[in-house]
Amino acid sequence: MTIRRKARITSTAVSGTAILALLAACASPQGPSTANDDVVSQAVREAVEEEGPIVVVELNWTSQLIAAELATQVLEQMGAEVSNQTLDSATGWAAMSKADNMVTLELWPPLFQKQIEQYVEEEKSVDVLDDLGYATTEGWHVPTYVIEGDAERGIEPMCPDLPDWKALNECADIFATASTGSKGRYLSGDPAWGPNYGDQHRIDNLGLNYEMEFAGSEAALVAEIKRAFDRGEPLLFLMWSPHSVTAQYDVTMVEFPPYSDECWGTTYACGWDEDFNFGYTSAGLAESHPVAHEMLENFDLSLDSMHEIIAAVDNDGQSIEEAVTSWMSANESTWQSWIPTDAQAAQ
Ligand code: TMO
Repeated sequence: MTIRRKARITSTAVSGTAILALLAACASPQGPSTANDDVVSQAVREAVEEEGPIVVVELNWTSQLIAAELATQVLEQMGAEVSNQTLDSATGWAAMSKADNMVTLELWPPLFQKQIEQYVEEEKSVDVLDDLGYATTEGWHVPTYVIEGDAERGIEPMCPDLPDWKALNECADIFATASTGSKGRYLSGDPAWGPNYGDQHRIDNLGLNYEMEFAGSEAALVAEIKRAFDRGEPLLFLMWSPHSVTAQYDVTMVEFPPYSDECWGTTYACGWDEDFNFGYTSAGLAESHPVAHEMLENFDLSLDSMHEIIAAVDNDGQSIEEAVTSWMSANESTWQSWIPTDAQAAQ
């Protein structure tokens, strides 16, 4: 577990004196202007300071990292002392359950049924926050030209009976690679996510003549998708929304039998649930950090805003921190509305 929060001067540290405030402003030249007393009341600032350090968990995909950075920066605007820990989702759940000051945003309920059962329902050591605003979708995808062709590029339809999953076997050969032989290849992303999706069960229980491979990471997966699009080649891959691929490329999701609670977690002979996504916190956070917790409950980002920040990262090469900072400068009323106006009301 690494703590890799960059050192940052928060407005709390300097709330008293003008000289220190000036120094702080110089030390973070590209940060958004420090929220003034109209946005963060003195009472909220003092309460948050008293609540003590808070840990925001960072996982390994872009939209999650953006949500984590946005929560971090808003909490810092409120005067909170925030650190970030890079964990994977499995250790993230365990760490939250043991602490009283941790939060992880964008945990997708269908992917973490077991952890939700253990920590939220049985141990009650982790609590759920309100949804984060932007809905999520996920599943197996193909470039739409695989189904429809693309006359402009001279691409013929390769598997016209998709997106119905029943067409997958008749098209196994077009998705085959040297390493999968006569079987089609389904390309997933980070091997650490694998167990959450049940893909091997899905392949077995739907009788799919496919082999799963992992690109290794989100970045490696995206590189393979871009290469396929550049060449007009077929590819069957994991993808989700919010993501720059689903926002900017013409992709189509394979239609599996619809999700049900019975299927997911057992046979997986179905597609992903379409669901909102939630944040989770150490169960003690609401009591130990009521004001910070209230902001996290109020966190409400639109899918368009998330995609705008993702585009700044993926297309314009901004760091996640820069992209979040500039979105915050341009959308002050949105994130400022999440900050409680009254420290008492949050308790
Ligand atoms: C964790 N992910 C959203 C990629 O499935």
